[in-house]
Amino acid sequence: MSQPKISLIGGGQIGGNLALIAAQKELGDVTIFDIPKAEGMVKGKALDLMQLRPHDGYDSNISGTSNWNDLKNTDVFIITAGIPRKPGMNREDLLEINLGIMKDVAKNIKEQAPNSFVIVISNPLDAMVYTFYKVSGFSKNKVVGMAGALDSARFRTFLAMETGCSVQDITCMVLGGHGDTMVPITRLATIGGVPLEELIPSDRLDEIVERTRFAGGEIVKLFGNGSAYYAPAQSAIEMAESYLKDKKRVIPCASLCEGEFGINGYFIGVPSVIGSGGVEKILEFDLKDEEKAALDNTLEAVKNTVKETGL
Ligand code: A3D
Repeated sequence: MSQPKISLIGGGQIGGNLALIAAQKELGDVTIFDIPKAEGMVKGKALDLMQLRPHDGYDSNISGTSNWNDLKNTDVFIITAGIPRKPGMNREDLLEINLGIMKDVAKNIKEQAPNSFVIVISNPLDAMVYTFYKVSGFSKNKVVGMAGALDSARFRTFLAMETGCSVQDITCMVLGGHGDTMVPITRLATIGGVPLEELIPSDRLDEIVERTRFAGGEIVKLFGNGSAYYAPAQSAIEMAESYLKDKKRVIPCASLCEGEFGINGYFIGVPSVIGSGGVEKILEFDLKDEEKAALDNTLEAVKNTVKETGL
């Protein structure tokens, strides 16, 4: 039986880690694609990962290429093509360069694998996933952005660090755009089923929410020359795995809203069910007034960036 085909567009920091995790989980055969200038780099990474197989015992094949024809019949694409942030930059500063790249990638993916499932990671995320959707003409359930999975993981991490409890037992979700206006829904966060708001004083919780909003920037500042890659890679793999194995995981993702939460025509972080049909459903629930106001605020930020795409 042939293995699912996973193609990674962009073989940089996140791309390399995506390849490693996808192979270790034996999700399928992995091809890392990058521009011709970086072909040696992705071929080298692929070979290095192949040589890790005897230690880890996985049988997935990993290859590198800069030829779009090698990506025919791909089942899942994960796109990280573009440039990451440097200190002092916000995600929107990447738009000019990454927009041109995303348009080109969308055209090529449409040509090579029009029935694939596509996960976008490149920033500014909400505008890049919108760009892919518009240019490719893919159906809305086959295009999704990875952001909420990471933002929620960051929130869970900080809550685990605060309480000393296992991160496995912390559930929460972060909605909205992937920027400083994102909306952690503290009301629904629990630790082992116990409401978080009963365990952490509200002023301390506010500080943790604030740290979550700027968690990406905290790492950019520490690195000095790029942005996070381990956790972003794992977050996207969780989404790809749910699609390939029809797990129907509920993951906050940038999905196209058509009326959900009062939002129309924009990709924004909402709880999404991912199965073999792609984004099969968005789980809608009643928001409190202040949560709705926060979501409206984040939507404005998303709209402003999307407007700049000119699409
Ligand atoms: P980096 O290590 O620079 O890798 C990007 C790769 O894209 C490089 O190898 C480039 O050569 C390649 N590339 C450029 N143009 C093309 C093209 N036309 N086709 C194919 N490949 C191309 O960056 P990274 O992996 O650290 O980050 C990648 C992107 O993810 C950036 O835009 C980041 O801002 C973004 N990012 C998003 C999140 C989210 O949570 C949404 C988190 C972290 C990073």
